[in-house]
Amino acid sequence: PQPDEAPRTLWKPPAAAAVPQSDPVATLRAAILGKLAYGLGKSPATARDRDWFAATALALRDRVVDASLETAPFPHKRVYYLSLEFLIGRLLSDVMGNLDLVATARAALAGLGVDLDAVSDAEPDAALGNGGLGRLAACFMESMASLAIPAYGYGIRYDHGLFRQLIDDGVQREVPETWLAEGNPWEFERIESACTVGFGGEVAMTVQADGSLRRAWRPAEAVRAVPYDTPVVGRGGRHVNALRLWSARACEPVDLARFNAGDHVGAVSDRARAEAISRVLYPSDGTPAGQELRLRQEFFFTSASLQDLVRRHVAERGDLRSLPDHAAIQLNDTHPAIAVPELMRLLVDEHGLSWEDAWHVTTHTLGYTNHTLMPEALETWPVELMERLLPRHMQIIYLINWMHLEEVSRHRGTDAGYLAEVSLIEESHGKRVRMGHLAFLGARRVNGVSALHTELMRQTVFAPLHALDTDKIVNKTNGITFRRWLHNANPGLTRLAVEAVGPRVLDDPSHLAGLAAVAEDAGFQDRYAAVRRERKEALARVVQDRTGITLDPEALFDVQIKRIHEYKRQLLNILETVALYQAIKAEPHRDWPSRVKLFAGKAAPSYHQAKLIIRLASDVAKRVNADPDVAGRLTVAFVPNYSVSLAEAIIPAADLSEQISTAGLEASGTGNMKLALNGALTIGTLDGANIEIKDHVGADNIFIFGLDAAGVQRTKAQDGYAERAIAASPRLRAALDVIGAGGFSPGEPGRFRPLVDELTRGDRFLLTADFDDYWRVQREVDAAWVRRRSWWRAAILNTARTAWFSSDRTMREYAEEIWRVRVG
Ligand code: B1N
Repeated sequence: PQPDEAPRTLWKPPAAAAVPQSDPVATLRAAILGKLAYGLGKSPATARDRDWFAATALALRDRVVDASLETAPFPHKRVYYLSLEFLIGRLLSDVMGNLDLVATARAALAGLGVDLDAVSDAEPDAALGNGGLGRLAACFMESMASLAIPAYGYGIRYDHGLFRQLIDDGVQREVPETWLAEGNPWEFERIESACTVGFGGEVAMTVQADGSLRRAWRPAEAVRAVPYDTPVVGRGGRHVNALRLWSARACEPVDLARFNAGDHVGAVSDRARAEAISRVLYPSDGTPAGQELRLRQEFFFTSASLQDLVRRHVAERGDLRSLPDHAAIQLNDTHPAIAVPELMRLLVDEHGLSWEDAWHVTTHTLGYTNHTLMPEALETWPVELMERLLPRHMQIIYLINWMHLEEVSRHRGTDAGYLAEVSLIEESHGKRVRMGHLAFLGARRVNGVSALHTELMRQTVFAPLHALDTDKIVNKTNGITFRRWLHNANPGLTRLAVEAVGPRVLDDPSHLAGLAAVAEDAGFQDRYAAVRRERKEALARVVQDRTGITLDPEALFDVQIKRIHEYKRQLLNILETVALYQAIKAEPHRDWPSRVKLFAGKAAPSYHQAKLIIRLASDVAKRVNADPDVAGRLTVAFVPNYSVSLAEAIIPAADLSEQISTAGLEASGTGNMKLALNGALTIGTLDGANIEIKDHVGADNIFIFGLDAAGVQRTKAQDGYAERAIAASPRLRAALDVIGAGGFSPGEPGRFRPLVDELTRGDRFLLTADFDDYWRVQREVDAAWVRRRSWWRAAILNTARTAWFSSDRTMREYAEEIWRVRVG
């Protein structure tokens, strides 16, 4: 039969009455078969893995809905997490795990001759985010559900998430990702909760009976926002929240007058313009997209979300002045910072609150999380664009700024330099609105994402505003959900932990600490090593499949997996790889331990240097892997299309975790936490959460090198630092020379000149300054890897001592200190 044919055989799904209720496997199997037949119109004979996935997901979604009916319908206070990105990945194992149905589902499918792993692999990743910021939002959603914190996540339902990365001869090519092509079994469309978002137009003024002026925005354009809810079930199925993603729809599907006049394309052009808003995720990461469409996306989902929660509050409580008692709205970076004037507009213009009451409500409901201090990544929007797209909001921003500057001058005097620093409007190169400042003023609490990053917020970008209210900035070090990143991604290690410290570790990761007691136990070490070995073999199959490169599971797996960005310094890792290659060739008889260098990550499509770094990694891999002189000692691979699901395969197989950003530039990092939890030892700088990882695992169980944040500042203050560092390091010079001379690109000798030039001329990210120390510590890694017993001890201690990095801990801290909402 053709795969798309409806069932023609006499097959019928089992009648519910025929299934013994006491048999959970038979019950789930019957539910899956029922969904296959009546939800998808297929029979087992015609079902592909993708159909089995959809049928299984639909059957499990029913269980989630059952659980959600038991979730309190009317909580005292809710959290609203506004994020332009949710990097979810697959949901099946999450849902199965949290409903304690993994074994049941495996057996239910096995009885039908279907393999659960193949079914899981048929689920496309929901990649509605770029990297750490979006993945953090997904971890937070899972943790809030597991802690029974009543919450909504609000974002955009992009038709196309992050692009799929193809590597053609080392060159990154982007193709659209089509995660919705075969439907999405997890979501519910909620057309009845749609709302309208305006753009452009003008502000009308009317004189009220009492002589006061009333302003009303009359948008020129209106777009429908249609919500889709994905239920998010917490551990044990005890609580369910919703992730509500907005899809943009035109108010009028077609302009009939134009259509009838023969203009068939023009008749749908307004529709195309409206629906473009939720068409694709911007692939920029840490660099703002300056386009008008980006601002439209930001306002679209922020306005729809605020309208939605205001409507809910009015229905439940009546008076909007009590909003701060019942809602906490968290802004994930400045992407939803337009919430400040939009909430003011809804409260004042639409609901008639006084400015003072509205400002009180706003500043007691909003929180703002900052994720980067890099100047090029701080969002500012041209005033001219804001006036055209959001004229009423620009008025409100001016009014907020006027009152703010008045108050500042009353308390601090009228020093023009200081006032310019704290103003919402930057005037240095054309007038622009500083979205970070706007979010800061509108929020009750502002937080950074690691101890160092928060301290740098106070000392640098936000120092002038911090001086006005020294209690406002607080730290909330990031975390990761252990359900996904340990229990589901690494069931072997989880089983070991349960055997060693008991099943309570599944609910409370602090029990991982008990593993320290067996860290030196040779039997436990052997089992820990066997789990790693098995994951390395599985990863080797994936890499073989995707790249044709053969990995030796005996080798040390050294991984750097994250977005490609100059500040993350993949190039430093490649330079060390080249230097190591040269050293092995120069001293072939030394007993170099066998090492695999794995790279994976996407570059923003317009980020030329980042793409060149990918090309260099690929070209180095090609030459090194073909050289018999280093065979069995060094293997290099760039694995294409890094994603959440690829991360789930790589992390449990990693021995060494590269976290080597220029100190002061990586706000936190979260891959660092996932790798340490799974027992990879970190080689890293004193940056972001690496510092806190070191504090937890102990200085003996991590490899720290390089300048710290203060050292970076001091070095940058001296000119010529790159030249001096290169002159002082023959090894670095040799590596740069061979790359610059085309040693890895013989067909195009000048290919990597731009990378070498950047290092010799400016070296903004201080690779040259850190190179020698990095080399030195890498050789310490070699030596440590050879002493395998103490290596496993350190690895086990990493797992034992990283429980604090659970996003449950992070969410408890937000709940207590920012949201003031009850947990559980
Ligand atoms: O946010 C993560 C941190 O762990 C990382 O260190 C940090 O780099 C990351 C504009 C960003 N900061 N800024 C962004 C993403 C998309 C975009 O359009 C900026 N991402 C981070 C979680 O805290």
